[in-house]
Amino acid sequence: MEDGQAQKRKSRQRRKQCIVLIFVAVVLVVLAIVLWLVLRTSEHEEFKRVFTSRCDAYGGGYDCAKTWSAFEQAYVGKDPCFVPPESYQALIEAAPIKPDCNRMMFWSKTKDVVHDFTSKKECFITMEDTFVGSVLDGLTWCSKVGSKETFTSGCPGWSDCVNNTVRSFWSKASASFAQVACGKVSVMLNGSIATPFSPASIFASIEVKNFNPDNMKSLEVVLVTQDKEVSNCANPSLQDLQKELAQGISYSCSEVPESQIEECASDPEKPCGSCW
Ligand code: N1C
Repeated sequence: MEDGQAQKRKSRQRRKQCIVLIFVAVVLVVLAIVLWLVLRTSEHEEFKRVFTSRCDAYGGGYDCAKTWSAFEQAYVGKDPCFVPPESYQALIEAAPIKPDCNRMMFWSKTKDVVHDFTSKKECFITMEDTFVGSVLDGLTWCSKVGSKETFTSGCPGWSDCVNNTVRSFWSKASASFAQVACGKVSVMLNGSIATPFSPASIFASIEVKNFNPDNMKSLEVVLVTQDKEVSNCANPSLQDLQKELAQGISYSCSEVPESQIEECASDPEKPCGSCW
């Protein structure tokens, strides 16, 4: 009899201990969640930090708080597929693109070659060397209707919609970069693809259309061939490019192997402009 009662008492005690343990565990989990919610930096804050630190690093006296607020009003709280290029007007007004005559370099499907070259030889400036270009290069951002957040992944891309947050930025910034292009202007196109001047590219659909013959003297195409030459200067798409250029802008084209550009970039003796 007594044994039975002692066993009952023990099992009641064990049940109590169990309940206390579960209670403690639940309290700990809730505490951890509350702490995580309080201490985590939102993606928006993290993106703002990257923007601001790149802004500070660029120098040039830009007002980073002012440019950030001009930037975020373009897309925060909006459908990421319905952010037209004009949304970035305020940003471009806050940080206008400054021309650098005879040194401006455009590109299409040659991003790595161009930036490898420009990083080694300070002969040309690309869109990514301008203030807005350098702050936003390589980043992804978007928001959604009614949200104050910035997301840096899962944003719609090129194939999802034309007026996506990121593409519209490059469209607007590239149009401004092209509008101020002056003197002798260069473009690196890809000779290892069938259509080096592709109508869908930002270079063809936006930049060439914004060139101003009052400021620009010439356009020099550097057709870079990687392992295989697929297109040369006689390529039909390049004839379209020539036709698109406004009267008063002269045109030239050189076929240049990528290896020649790489060697020249690493040769400190070679002056600017002698790589092709
Ligand atoms: O569509 P593209 O090339 O012809 O665009 C390149 C053209 C350059 O001359 C630049 O001035 O447009 C400007 N530009 C950028 O500077 C830029 N930086 C990063 C356009 N796009 C830019 N990006 C990203 O590269 C952008 O997010 C998009 O995905 C590509 C476009 O590259 P592309 O098709 O080779």
